[in-house]
Amino acid sequence: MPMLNTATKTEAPGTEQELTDGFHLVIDALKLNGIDTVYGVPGIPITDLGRMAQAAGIRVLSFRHEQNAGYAAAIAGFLTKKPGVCLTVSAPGFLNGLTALAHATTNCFPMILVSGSSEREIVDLQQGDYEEMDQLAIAKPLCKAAFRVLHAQDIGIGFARAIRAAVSGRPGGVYLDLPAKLFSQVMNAEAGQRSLVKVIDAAPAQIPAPSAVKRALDVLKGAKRPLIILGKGAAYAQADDAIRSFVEKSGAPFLQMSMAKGLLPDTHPQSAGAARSTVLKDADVVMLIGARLNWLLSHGKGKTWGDAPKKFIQVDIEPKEMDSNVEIAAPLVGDIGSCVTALLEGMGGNWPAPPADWTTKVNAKRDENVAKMAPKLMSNASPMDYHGALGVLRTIIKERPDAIFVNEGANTLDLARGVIDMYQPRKRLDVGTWGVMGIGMGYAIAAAVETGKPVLAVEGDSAFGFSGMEIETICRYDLPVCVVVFNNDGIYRGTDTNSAGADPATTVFVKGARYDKMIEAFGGVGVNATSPDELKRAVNAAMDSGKPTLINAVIDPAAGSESGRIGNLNPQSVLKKK
Ligand code: ADP
Ligand code: TZD
Ligand code: MG
Repeated sequence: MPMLNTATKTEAPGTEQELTDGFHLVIDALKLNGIDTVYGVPGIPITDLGRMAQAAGIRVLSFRHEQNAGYAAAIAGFLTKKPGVCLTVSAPGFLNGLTALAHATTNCFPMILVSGSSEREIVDLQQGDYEEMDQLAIAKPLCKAAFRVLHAQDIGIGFARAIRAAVSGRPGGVYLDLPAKLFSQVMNAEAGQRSLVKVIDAAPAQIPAPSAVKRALDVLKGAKRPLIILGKGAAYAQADDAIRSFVEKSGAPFLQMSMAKGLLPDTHPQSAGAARSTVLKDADVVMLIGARLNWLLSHGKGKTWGDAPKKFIQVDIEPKEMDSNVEIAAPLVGDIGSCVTALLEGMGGNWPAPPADWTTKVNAKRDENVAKMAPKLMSNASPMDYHGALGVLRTIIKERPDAIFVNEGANTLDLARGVIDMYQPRKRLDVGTWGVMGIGMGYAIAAAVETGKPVLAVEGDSAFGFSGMEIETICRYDLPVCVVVFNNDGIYRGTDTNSAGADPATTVFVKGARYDKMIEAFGGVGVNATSPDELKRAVNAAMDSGKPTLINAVIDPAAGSESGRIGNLNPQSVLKKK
């Protein structure tokens, strides 16, 4: 029985049998399904589970807050196509993990939140158990599926269901509720072994209908001004070569959504990244591959999209996504790998290039915008402005294209997205569909753990604060993470004042704060960088050494703008300016 990591024997003479228990069955179920890493925070009733999992060879990353462990699990799912697992204690730990579970679901990342829970009998009678909460009911509306396992013999099935639900179809978050009593339930070891389920073909290929493939190609062929938009679903699909061949064969300009950047190099001749407004306005056929027409694409209508009538082709695994915001002329439902392969086949040997006046116009606009930005990136001002600081980071990523770039903030996010070109798939990890602050350190940790690559995390000073305590975790596990805090003394800017009292304005922080000192408390390297040259030197040293490093990059407090690029989403009081 090689799977059993330990087995006990009963004492009664004559009735000796190998036993296993809930703890071991959970660990065996994870291992059987190739889940070798767990992110979490220990405590009742899962402390021993973490210890035993570690002893059984699973990597257990112990965090300072469940939300960060949850974000780590979520991005591990995105990077690996296996569900990332987050392990928490009951009620408060569970709730702390729940934000990340909802985030995973919203972003279509496969993740399983495994939480210990209190005794069912007491919870259901609301008798006030230790950390009492009906966790299953609370999790249900916030994830793709939620299950509870009450009996040791169902642990195998419970994990199988959770894994399959997380990764099949549109990926998402799954909650698995494990009441405390489950862990010490014993059962016959052989029966326990037989109860485990190895999930076969967890995310089955979903082959598109040939008629839908033909329809999509017909629409694309009829385009005078085609545009392809690649989203993070395309990055997730790991069909990188097929996607690149398809885009190149089509000859169409392409845009890559934030986390799809690098699927094709941002410097690719067909990239229209720097001509975004032009292509969205003027395209007549828009093909979405693993990207939703949500707020990030202005819902496919309105000013951003101009007046020219448009036809949409959408490639997505989720049929319900079609027509969610505008009519989709050619829905292509299936997994992206299968769809793009079928499209390539259907295109045959000589696919017509898009009209040259279109591609010439797009390229001219792009080159003009790139040229306009270039001098700003050379700014050597001190304190730095965003472009001066990002200019050096852009070169560093160009020189180290396999590093993983984590990014959050407002100006720090929006400007970095525009300035820093990505060259490889799944290297840019950021705030995702919700624009959530707090993913930074969890993402950085999981990225380092799952890929073994160096990580550069560029964080607004506010954004960093949401997960900053995890720099202890980074130091503890000695991970090759370099955090750069863009310190402009606050949220958007550090210049707001309170007109009515002594309290500081709501968007400003302690002036001249030294975030670099924080990491020194845990044995990491702290650097204060006041110029682009200093920043460049410090980041290169960190990336070369692989030592946990935090660089406090001093940014001009007046440099940013309200909400970065999305200030237009702020409601305005009609009374405000009176
Ligand atoms: P972005 O924010 O980059 O625009 P979204 O998260 O809005 O991307 O969209 C991702 C889309 O990709 C979702 O609609 C999801 O259903 C889809 N998707 C995820 N994985 C796959 C896959 N393997 N095959 C097809 N579609 C996928
Ligand atoms: N809380 C959460 C969880 N997510 C959010 N997006 C916000 C609050 C609101 N918010 C933003 O949308 S950006 C941001 C907040 C608080 C911080 C911006 O400040 P920063 O970046 O220092 O990170 P810049 O460079 O100063 O703009
Ligand atoms: Mg800031």
